[in-house]
Amino acid sequence: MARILITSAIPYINGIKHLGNLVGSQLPADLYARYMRQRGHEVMFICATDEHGTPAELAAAKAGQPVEEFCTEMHAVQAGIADGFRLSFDHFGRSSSERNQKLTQHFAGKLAENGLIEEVSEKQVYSNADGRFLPDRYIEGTCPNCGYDKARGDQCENCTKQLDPTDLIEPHSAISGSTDLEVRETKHLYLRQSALRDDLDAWINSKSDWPILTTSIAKKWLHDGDGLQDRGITRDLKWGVPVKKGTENWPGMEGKVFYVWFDAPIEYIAGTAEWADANGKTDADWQRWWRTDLGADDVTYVQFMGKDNVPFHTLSFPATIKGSGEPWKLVDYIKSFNYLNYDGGQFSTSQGRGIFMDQALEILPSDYWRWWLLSHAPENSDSEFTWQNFQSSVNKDLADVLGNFVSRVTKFCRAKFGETIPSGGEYGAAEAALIDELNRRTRAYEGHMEAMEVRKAANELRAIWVVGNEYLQAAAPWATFKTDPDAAAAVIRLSLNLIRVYAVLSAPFVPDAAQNMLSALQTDNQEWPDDMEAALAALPEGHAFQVPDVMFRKITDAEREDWQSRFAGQRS
Ligand code: B3M
Ligand code: ZN
Repeated sequence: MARILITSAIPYINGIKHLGNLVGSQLPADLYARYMRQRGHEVMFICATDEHGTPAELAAAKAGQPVEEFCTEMHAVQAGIADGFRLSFDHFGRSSSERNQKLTQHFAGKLAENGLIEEVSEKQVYSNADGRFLPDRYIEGTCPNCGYDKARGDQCENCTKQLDPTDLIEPHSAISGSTDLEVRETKHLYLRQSALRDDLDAWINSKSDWPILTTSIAKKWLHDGDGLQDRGITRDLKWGVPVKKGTENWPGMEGKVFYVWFDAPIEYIAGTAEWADANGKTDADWQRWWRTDLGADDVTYVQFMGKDNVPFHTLSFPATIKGSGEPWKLVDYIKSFNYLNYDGGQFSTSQGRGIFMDQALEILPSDYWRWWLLSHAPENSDSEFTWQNFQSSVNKDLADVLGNFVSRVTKFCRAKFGETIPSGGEYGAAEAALIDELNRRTRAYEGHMEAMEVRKAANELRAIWVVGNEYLQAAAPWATFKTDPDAAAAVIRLSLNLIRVYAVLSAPFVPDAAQNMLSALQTDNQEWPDDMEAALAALPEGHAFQVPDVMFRKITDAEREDWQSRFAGQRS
């Protein structure tokens, strides 16, 4: 049994996430967490809301609420939706927690002690119209690297370059649109990432098994241009973690807070401490996941995120961890994703374009979305959601293949043998061939799940469903029943057992359907089919079951057209 720490990038608090966000971090992380738990490993799966910084302030101002109140409400909303999608976090924390505040200040103190923080008097953009400094997202302009005209003060979403607000060409205020900006002097802390360059370079180079998407982005910012630059880690904002050196005040930094990207990844650690607090555990209980001197040396730590978050996780956060000089756990594997596009364009939170998590659950249960999103995860390139593709995948894979198998087998059995597993007959060559193929495909499925190859795993699972249907079709128990009811009984006995195997194998992708299958079979036996022959004999002759309700309904053309036009415009 291994110990696996899993974190998903923590979503900003500023609004409900769209399906592109979901498939880029939380959902594949959940798939992996569920699989690893099923295989008997000890899993700690942490996510949280990212509550600081300008996105939160701007969204609260728009909602006309104090920012603390806005964050508390939105955290509950996001937690509810995560539940709706069956995201199985061990804890869904908050980056504004006391735990994160203390840990963030602790890390800053250690970095300062180790000479890795520099106090810089710098020039910052001040907006006369707004009467305030304009950090990060309060300021927009053209990216000096790629020319994208909606780059933000902290990062260009188009080319992923990390920016400082003063880098932008033709800058304007994101609050008022005003271009009446001037540059004023203010003091800030810089993290001397450049001092850790060689260390980070060697570390990234040692990760030859990481996805190319992850290492190529890291190497780009390590080696391009002037290489890894020092980063400002404080801001002139009210909302955030107050700047302190451990527990001490930091002279000259009064009234300032840490930059949101400095405290956000620290919340992975703090979130685990919040888990301990919420479950009556001790500090030792969370530290054994994070401190290599306190038991975390045998933990495997995997992070999931969209590609725009990669620079912060391959460079900035490791710089914080390494620079602290303390034995904190570093990430072992970073699984990153490209973008999911929406119906010929991009998903966009700011423009309300695409399908948002709450809306998705209003029209269909979560398994339908989980299946489509995971089986089309943007792993090797960007992928695209279209309603046509969604309709045909759901109708074919879920309704015609998996759902149909369950319904045909259970209904036929009820009609001919009653609602118990029938006895009689023996397995022959067709069953041996089926068991062989299922064994082979299950081993392949395990390999893809362990390697976090999400699409390949989905393809293999689909193939496993198809194999059962083909067997049933060829064995045709409805025909053999007339002449040889015992032979038909053997086919149905195997097929009913195969439904249990499907429930177990499919649970990471479609957890609700898996539960329905097990309930229909009136069993809690979730044993993994290490040996397919034994697994297909798990439910004995005479074991009672029930025909389940329709597992997956088909999406009609009328629904597809309706949804397509309903989600074409702006979210209201
Ligand atoms: N909140 C960005 C995002 O939601 C950011 C991730 C933080 S991970 C520590 O895409
Ligand atoms: Zn750019």
